[in-house]
Amino acid sequence: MKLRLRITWLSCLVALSATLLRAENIPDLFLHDGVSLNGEWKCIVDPYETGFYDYRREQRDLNSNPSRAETFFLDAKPTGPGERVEFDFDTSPSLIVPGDWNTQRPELLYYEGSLWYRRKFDFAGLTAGQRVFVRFGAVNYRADVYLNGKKLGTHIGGFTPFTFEATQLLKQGANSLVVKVDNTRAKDGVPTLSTDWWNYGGITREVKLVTVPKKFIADHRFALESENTHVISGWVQINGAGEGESVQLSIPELGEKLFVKTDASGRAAFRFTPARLRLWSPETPKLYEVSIAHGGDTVVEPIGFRTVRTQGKQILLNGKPVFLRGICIHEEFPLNGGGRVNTADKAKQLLLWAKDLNCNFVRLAHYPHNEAMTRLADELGLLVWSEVPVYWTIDWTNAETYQNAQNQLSDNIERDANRASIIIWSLANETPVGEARTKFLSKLAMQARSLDQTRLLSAAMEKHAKPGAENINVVQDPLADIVDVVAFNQYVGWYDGLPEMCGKVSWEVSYNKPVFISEFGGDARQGLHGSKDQRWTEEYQEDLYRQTIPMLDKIDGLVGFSPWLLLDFRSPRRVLPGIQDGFNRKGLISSEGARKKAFFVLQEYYQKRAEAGKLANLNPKK
Ligand code: GCB
Repeated sequence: MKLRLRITWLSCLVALSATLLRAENIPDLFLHDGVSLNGEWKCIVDPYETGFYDYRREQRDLNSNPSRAETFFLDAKPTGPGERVEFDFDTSPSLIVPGDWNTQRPELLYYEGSLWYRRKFDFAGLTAGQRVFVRFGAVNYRADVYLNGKKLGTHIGGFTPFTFEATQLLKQGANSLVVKVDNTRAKDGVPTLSTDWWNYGGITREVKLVTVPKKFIADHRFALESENTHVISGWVQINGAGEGESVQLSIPELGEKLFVKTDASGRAAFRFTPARLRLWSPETPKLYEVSIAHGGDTVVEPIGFRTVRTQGKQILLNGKPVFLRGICIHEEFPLNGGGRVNTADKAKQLLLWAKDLNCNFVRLAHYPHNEAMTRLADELGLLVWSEVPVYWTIDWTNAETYQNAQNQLSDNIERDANRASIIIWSLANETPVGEARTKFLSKLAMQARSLDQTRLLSAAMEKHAKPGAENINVVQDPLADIVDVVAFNQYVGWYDGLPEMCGKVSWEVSYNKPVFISEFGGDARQGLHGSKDQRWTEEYQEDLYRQTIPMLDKIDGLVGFSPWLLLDFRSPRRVLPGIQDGFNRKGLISSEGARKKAFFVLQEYYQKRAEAGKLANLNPKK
């Protein structure tokens, strides 16, 4: 008994560290073609985690001979009439993948817990040396993945992709892929227990099976070093390669073709200067088809080239000051039943609404959005703020929580490092000033900078009243010393007094850095009309926007803002009957897709800003 306990304890420890350590060498494989595993998956709702723990609460996947009767990942069927098997995926209901479970079945709207997915697929077989991976775009929040009754791995974090190697466990013919998804909120999680958004559970992004040669293209980076010299540099990582292997890069539209060699770690660095390069910008979102080939493996993707940096209180895009005409967006589509965005068409509609507002910038709050979003932003010419869910109050002193946050940040940066649209990595939202928090976020900032030196860092901070001067707002946060852009959320006129207060306050943001207002706004129920003094009406929200914009315009070093937010979104915190009904109503567009009055205030202001920007570019200051 003693021995058994020790083994279980040891294996628990191994299993835990495996989930927390990021598998550095497992590639993302988004660009590789694969067999889609999207569509109908059979599902079992398992609030007591019967399929995962036995009646002594021992984890079944740590038992070398788990019971066929209740171990769901075995996907068992009775072998004869007398065998007791207390579950059956075949006769269980289905859910669509990708998709959250909450909006697919009314009884799952508020469900937080465990739910098992099973997908059967046929596999034709492998030729010698090939490797197969199963890639998940995202699963919220924890995924335990099994193939043919054996564990492939565990992943934690609801908004970033992960890939497991399936080569050894795949069978020719029928295969069973089982995923236990658990979206239980946890104090030590990232995000933690409280958020102001819906905790959509499920396999929310695409799943595919990718077959690659023994040595394959695992990752690559392309970045423009300077808008003046047009030097492009970067690297390609070949998984499985040693020194001296040839990699071909080409950008046909630029007439570029070059061969580079890998080093001992399989990495091939390059640096070249194309003639006639057109830079990417919101006005001209030029993308070039970049192709990489090694052995029998090829990947192709559209990439834009631009630079971004700060100079004093300005953000320079391709060397010129830019004003960010932004809007915040949650990854939620309001129409047709709502829920997490699960198609490129829905992602595109969100961005088109932002374009209709005359935006050149979107803040993708408060976690990494799906891959389509940032790729479409590249195509449509929208600059992007990309964030990780280090939101409000995280368990700052917990080493595992830190590791989890770092994994999510790293995966987000690695997934999107070639997106011209992304100019800012955001580390956090509205975190409380304090020593442990600052230590946590400084470490996270170091990690971000070690992975990417070509973008700006920021975080949505908070403002405070200046001691002894109630009407002067200041930003005093050691985090502001760490980031490149001093961003903060402010709600004067909503959480902080009435809109008329905007005319009374002034701002002191004393950092020689660009200042960005990452949120402002107030709730309005679309169709509810009244005087501008009446909360929840469209007129109140409209007046709030009219008063806020001139107040912010006076802030020294202002480089833009992203009001909260494009669309009303579901939040269990928002319970006011007849007004909120489970939705945060700060959207400029309602959950039915109707524009509120404030939409037009911002649209007009951004139109003027865009025209002023064009004029400034025609007559740059000498
Ligand atoms: C905030 C948060 C955002 C909330 C918003 C609100 O400051 O960053 O997630 O939804 O306020 O509506 O209160």
